[in-house]
This record gives sequence, C-alpha cells and structure tokens, in this order.
Amino acid sequence: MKAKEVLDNLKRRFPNEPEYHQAVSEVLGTIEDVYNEHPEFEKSNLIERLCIPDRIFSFRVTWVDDKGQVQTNMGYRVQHNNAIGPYKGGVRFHASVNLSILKFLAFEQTFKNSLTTLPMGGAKGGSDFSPRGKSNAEIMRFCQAFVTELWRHIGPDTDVPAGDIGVGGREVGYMYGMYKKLARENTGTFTGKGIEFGGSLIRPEATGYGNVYFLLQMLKTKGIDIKDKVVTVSGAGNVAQYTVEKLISLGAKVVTMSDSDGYIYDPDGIDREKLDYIMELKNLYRGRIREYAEKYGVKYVPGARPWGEKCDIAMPSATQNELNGDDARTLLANGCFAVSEGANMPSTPEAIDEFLKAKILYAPGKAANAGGVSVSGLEMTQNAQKLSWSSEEVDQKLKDIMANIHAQCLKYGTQSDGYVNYVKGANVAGFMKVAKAMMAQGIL
Ligand code: NDP
Ligand code: 2IT
Repeated sequence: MKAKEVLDNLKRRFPNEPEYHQAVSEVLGTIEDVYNEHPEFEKSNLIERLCIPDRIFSFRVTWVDDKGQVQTNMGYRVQHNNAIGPYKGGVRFHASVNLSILKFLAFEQTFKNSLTTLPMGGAKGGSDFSPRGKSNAEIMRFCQAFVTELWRHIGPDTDVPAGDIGVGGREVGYMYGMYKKLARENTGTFTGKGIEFGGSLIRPEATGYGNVYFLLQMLKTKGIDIKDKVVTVSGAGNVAQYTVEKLISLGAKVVTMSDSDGYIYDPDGIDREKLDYIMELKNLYRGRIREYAEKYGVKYVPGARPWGEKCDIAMPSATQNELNGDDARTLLANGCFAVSEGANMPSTPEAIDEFLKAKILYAPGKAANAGGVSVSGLEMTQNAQKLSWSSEEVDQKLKDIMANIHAQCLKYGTQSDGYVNYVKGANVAGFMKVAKAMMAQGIL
C-alpha cells in the first residue's frame, strides 16, 4: 500500500469531502509501515475496505416548528465498520453537519472504539438541524422525526447511537422514547440515557474525566504534577465542562473556556462556583459564554479561540480544526508542553506537525477522548445484564481503560529516541485490532 495512492484514489472517488480526506490521511501516514509488513492485508485490499464505510443511510427529516411552519433537514447514519462489535457512535446536530464531517467522525470512531478494549465497531450520525434558539418542544418534535427514519437501522446488537455536539441527555431521551415506541423493545439501543431508564452513572462526565485521566498518564511519564498547572480549555459544552470539573478538583488552574462566538479569559482561574454558573448558563438557559465575562468582570474576546493565552497545557474540547498551525506555534512559544484533545480532530495537520516536531506531550482525540464511548460501552454491558453499577465502579473502570489506551500508545508509539508519538501509537494499535478482526472474518 502506498498511502498517497490510496488517498488520491479516495479523493477522486469521493470529492468535496475535505474532513474525511483529512482524517484518512492522518491515519494512513502513520500505519503505512506496519501495513506493509503484512502482505496478506494488501492481498485482500484491506485498506480500502477499512477506509470506505460499510454503508450510509441518508434521509429527509420533516418537522413542524412552533409557528406551525413545516421544516426539513437532512438526517444521516454512517455505519463505518463492525468487525469488532456492533456499530457504535454518537449523533451530532449542528448546522455544519454534512457527509464529509460524519464520514470523518465514523472513521475516527472505528479506531477509537478499537482502542477502548470493548467490543464496539464504529459509526456516526446526525443532522444539519441547528438546536440553537429552538424551544424544548421543537427539539422534541425534531428528535422524534429523526428517529422515525433512523430506528429501522439501529438496535442493541446492530448499531447503538449516543450524543455528540448538540445532542445531550435531553435529546437522547426524546430519541430513545420514540425508538421504543416504534421498535417495541426495551434493551437500551441508545447510550447516554437518563439514569432512571437504563443510563450509566458517570456517562455525562466520562469524556472530560477520561481526557484528564489520559493527561495524568502522559504527565506521569515525565514526573510532572498537574497541581497549579495553567490550562486553556476550549468549548463550554459537555466535554469542556467535565474536563474543567476534574481539573479543578486536582488543583489545576483553568483560565479559558469558549463557545462558537468567542472565549473568556479568567486570570484567577475558573473555580467550582464559577463552573456551576457556566453549567447552569449553558445547560439550562442555553446562554452565551460572554455572559460569564460580564458577571465576573473578566476579558471576553469575540470571534476568537483561546490559544493565544499563555498556558502549560491546552485541552481543545469544542470542534474539528479549531487549532491551526499558527495557534500551535503560539502555544509552543508560550511554553505549552502538553496538548490533550477532548474534541475529535481539533488540531489541523499543520498543528499536529508542530507538536510532534517540538516533541511535546500530544494526545490525539481518538485516544484522549475515548472515555465517553468507553462508558457508553459499559452502559451497554449494564443494560444487557439488567443491572447498574455504582459511580465508583464505573469511574474505576474508566480509569483502567484510559490507562490501558495509554499503555497501547506507548507500546506502538515509542520512538528509538524515547519520544512517544501518541498519534502513531493510537493509530497503529487501533488499526491492528480492526485489521486482524477483518482478516479473520473473510472478504466482506
Ligand atoms: P456540546 O454540544 O455539548 O458542546 C460543544 C461546544 O463546542 C459548545 O461550547 C459549542 O459552542 C462549541 N462549538 C460547537 N461547534 C463549534 C464550532 N463550529 N465552532 C466553535 N465552537 C463550536 O458538544 P460536546 O461537548 O459533546 O462535544 C465537543 C467535542 O467533543 C466534539 O468534537 C465532539 O465530537 C467531541 N466528543 C464528544 C463526546 C461526547 O461524549 N459528548 C465524546 C468524544 C468526543 P456553542 O455553545 O456556541 O454551540
Ligand atoms: O465522539 C465520540 O466518541 C462520541 N461522541 C461518543 C460516542 C458514544 O457512542 O458514546
């Protein structure tokens, strides 16, 4: 396999899908050597079978807004690969959603899920529906309409959706309710459900907590203590909130959070009380992060991302390509020595090159943010056993899984000079498991 040829071919066959090309390119560049050590892979054209999704569903979603007007959106589910378990991955509701974005996310999910040690394949779904400014009733009607199409393609052992941008506990609840009405079964086909109807404790916290657990593992390799370290976080949603919560509890100082309109800089650090305010602002009132700056009298920078602020550690937790080459150079010039990604593919290829060149601790999303889907996997196990575990039990399992993912990265990513290339480590470890599973199951 020549990575460039495979990529050129995919670009020709699937034009105008830049995010998908970017995600594939990043993986192919790091697995080429190990792939070529296995001639049996090439003989069965494993690489194309792994890069092209198994199937994609797309459908129109029709719903009625509060003014009585009939609206349409597009809905999708990309079932990428089920070699190691049922298709599994979140659902994203955001105006920017298109097939390129969902194909990149489903591709990444396949490798991420492989790393979790749990039996889950990779998928992603979503809609270009924007939850921004919508009433609760509109959200419910949209979720119900979306599932009216989606439900045929999912099930507890075939495909299990969850949340992502714009989809949290409220949306999962509405989707699961409609799913049950149509499918007439109660086996937990969604994860991230409410605690009263089969959800797992720690699922809301899992992505953010997991990212911090992964960061702690990386810091340990250098003997660095997290206490008093200055951290910049982007985003103010599910992942960012619980990243900040865990960082505060460990004595780190978080100085930024952001949303799609801008970022706040709080030189004193966001403490527990201020975080509670943000959670209420974002989760209850769907407010803007700007309001934090007004309430606490700190700097707000509209239309910008927080990477210009001096920090020891950066944790991008909003969206893809939110940290570019210039941002990376600024972070490095300011002394940043660790980057751990809560979001999926937040750093551009140029930014990743800068981090690797500077040999800082850099964890790609598919390793660092795997805690969310890991606890989703644990939710599936609890549902199958018809019991629920305590917070302590789930949290301990999450810590163990993140430590295991870190160990896999060390195994496959440690270079001869001792530097750990977590990008290569995560990609090779994730790839080898899926590849072996595919080979064992024949040409499909
Ligand atoms: P939320 O919808 O809860 O929050 C998203 C946050 O990012 C909001 O602050 C939002 O701002 C901001 N944001 C979204 N889109 C953009 C954009 N285009 N430009 C700038 N800011 C943006 O989502 P999550 O916290 O769940 O997801 C955040 C990231 O983490 C995503 O990349 C997701 O794929 C990834 N992830 C999520 C997991 C999960 O379990 N939820 C698991 C693993 C990864 P605003 O409030 O203005 O919309
Ligand atoms: O990107 C992700 O890993 C998620 N949005 C969570 C997926 C899941 O199935 O919990």
